[in-house]
Amino acid sequence: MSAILNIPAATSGYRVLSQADIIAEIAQLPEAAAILGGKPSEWTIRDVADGYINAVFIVDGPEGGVCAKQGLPYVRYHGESWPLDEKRSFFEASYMRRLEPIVGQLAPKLLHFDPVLQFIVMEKLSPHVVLRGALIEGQTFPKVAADIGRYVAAASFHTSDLGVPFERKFEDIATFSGNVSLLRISVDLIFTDPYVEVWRNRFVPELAGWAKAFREDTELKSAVAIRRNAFLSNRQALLHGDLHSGSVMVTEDETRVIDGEFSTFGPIGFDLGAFIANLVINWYAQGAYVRDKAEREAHQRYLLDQIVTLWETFRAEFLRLWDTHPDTGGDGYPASHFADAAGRARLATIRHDYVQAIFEDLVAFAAIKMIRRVLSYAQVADFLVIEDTVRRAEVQAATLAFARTVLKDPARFADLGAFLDAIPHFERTTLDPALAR
Ligand code: SR1
Ligand code: MG
Repeated sequence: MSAILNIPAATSGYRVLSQADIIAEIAQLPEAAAILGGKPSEWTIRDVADGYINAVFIVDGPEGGVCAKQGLPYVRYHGESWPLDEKRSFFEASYMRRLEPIVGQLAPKLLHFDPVLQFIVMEKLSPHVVLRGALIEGQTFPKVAADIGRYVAAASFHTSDLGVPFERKFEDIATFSGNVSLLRISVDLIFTDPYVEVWRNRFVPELAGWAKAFREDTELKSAVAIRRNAFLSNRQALLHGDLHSGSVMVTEDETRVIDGEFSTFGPIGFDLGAFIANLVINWYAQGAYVRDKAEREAHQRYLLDQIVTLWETFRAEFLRLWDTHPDTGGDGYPASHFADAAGRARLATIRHDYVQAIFEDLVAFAAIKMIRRVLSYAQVADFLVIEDTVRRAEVQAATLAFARTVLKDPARFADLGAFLDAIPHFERTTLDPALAR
């Protein structure tokens, strides 16, 4: 292991695994093999990768199944001409291990990690479905927003200077600071590419005017730069780093967060903003789906209600954890400074301000995440399923117009009600960015 970054020093021996190799690897793992049951010759394997970067398979046996995942030395969706460090699986496994005692049932169980092959075996989630696809179909899940609120509250509190001594936090920072390849993707695809001309941008031609307007908007780029800088310099807590609706699997009763390969230290509002951005994207995309009007409006109301639930649950749970865990040893706000009545009163104000700052971050990061899913690489299915590119561009323009206003006029969005109220006002945005307001 590297003394500084805790990353396996040598990955010689790495090879891309075939489906037969994966069966053979799992046959060597007593816990996974017992879950599958029977003999390896009875197991079946299928490719279920639907994200952009990793190889993912489901292996089923007579008694059960597991999920197998390997980091490839390139971006899977793009091909070998876009090289990418395969060691990202180390960070995904490290994230799962670090959070397992914190978030418990809200993530799948890690069964095995091979640092040479960058190969993960984890619990198969069944009958869970990917939230993004379900939302596109108009399905609703009553618990998901509250679960994600609790997940982010617990994960962030217990990895921050509120929840652990700085020695523990710095150990985590040292580990996850090695995740530079994926951080580079985040910095480029989320914060930079939408505002420049670059080969990997993927917007529809009808949005060329909007893309140009964003490239030329210094005020907008300044607002984004402030957040880019905060993303890199505010090491507030351990983040999932890619918490969109494709990273969440659900049933009516259960929620599981998957795909932590982008894990990094950063501002807590980044994860919350990512999830909310994808609910807003779905809200706008619904406008172009062929669906009964009343059904569409009910689904859109559901999405806005989920945003409220997410924020309120996060806020209440984060404050509860802070209030009920005075002895974490966290060095941020030592309990000894706030022990008397005046101190307790002041701490209440400090906590309120701390959470309000997370909210302000959330709003800005949500807007930035909406923009990247329209103008940059890694477009989302919510929009891609709209075959008529003019209709697609119209709902994407609405998303851009809303996000631009959020970033350029933050004072208007100091509370969640204002943010939610503004969403429908941009529904009829034109393809001409100069006419949008
Ligand atoms: C190279 S494309 C990678 C993107 O897909 C993931 O879901 C992340 O959002 C990332 O930006
Ligand atoms: Mg992902």
